[in-house]
Amino acid sequence: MGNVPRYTILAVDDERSNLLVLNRILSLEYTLLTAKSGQEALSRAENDAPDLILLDIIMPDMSGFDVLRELKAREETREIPVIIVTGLGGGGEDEERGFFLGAVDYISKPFNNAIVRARVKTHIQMIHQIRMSERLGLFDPLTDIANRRNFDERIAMEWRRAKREREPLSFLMMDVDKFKNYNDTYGHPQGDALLKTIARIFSAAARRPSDLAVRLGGEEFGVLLPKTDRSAALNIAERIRAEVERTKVPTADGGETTSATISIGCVTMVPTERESMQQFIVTADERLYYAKRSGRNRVYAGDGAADAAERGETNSAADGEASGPTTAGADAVGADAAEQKNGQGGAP
Ligand code: GH3
Ligand code: MG
Ligand code: MG
Repeated sequence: MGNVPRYTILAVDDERSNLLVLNRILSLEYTLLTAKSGQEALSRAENDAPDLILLDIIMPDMSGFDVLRELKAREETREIPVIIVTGLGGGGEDEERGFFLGAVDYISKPFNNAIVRARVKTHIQMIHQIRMSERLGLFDPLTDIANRRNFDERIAMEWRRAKREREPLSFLMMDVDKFKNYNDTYGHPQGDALLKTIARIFSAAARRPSDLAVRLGGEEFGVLLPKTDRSAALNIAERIRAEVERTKVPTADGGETTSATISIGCVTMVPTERESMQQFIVTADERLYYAKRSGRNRVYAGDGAADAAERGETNSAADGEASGPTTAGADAVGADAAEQKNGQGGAP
């Protein structure tokens, strides 16, 4: 991560010669995209998500000011910093108007190579700093996956979205089994190595862009799975469980330890007004501890018969049906625990 990533700049100018000059000045250090009209600029800004925009003011179809106003009005492009490019003879008014509309800086034409390079560099560095500090606040430094705060934001968003779109949302919560023993046997640094290995397995299991693997704290991890129904979530949980069990953890001296095992609680809901996000998380947590009490190294997802919402179904025809095994979901902790065979979740 030490490397500074290659940033992308969108240069907007109706004159090809100006774009060529900017290309010559900037393309060594940055990826340069170009647009020759206001409309093209707006669509490129939205589709290609540049990190910085250099925007000419005087253009035939839409003025740079109109483009700037439009960029700031759209959620997808609002945050992209814009440097306006002003021609001769503006008397400072263009710059002033640009700042008023939300530009971060200006460059004047004809271009002075050193000034263009310096201004762009300043803003790219600022963007880089902001990204890094955002990253520090949202990612766990040990494992480099999302942290709790990141997860809290995402689950709130995905919960609302699932409710709106009537799609199932699944969540797997897991805890390392007997981690104290592992730490005691191999030492705390090796315990950290195990956590990193587990985080990697979780990240790999979170395959879709909207999936989120998170370190919830200590030795607890989770995976949030939007648009994923109960049986798909169970499959993923079981795959993770098996993968952790199978994976050896490298040691500092070039050897390896057998990995620990994990227990997973699994919950799926199509949220409606009746369900609360709090209850969703608590259910995953309760099922995790149910899996622990039933012998560890297993997945528990309730029996899935209690509520259609829990099966990730959008109709609630089965609501209230009491058929099926006596093992209820979240709150029945007891004798039937043994029924949850190793690695099996859900209804027999
Ligand atoms: P159980 O199967 O019931 O979960 O047993 P356990 O020993 O894993 O449970 P417990 O919660 O009692 O112990 C958790 C241990 O995890 C205690 C703590 O020292 C260790 N731990 C928490 N965070 C870290 C960490 O960042 N690094 C390391 N190496 N150990 C950690
Ligand atoms: Mg534990
Ligand atoms: Mg614990």
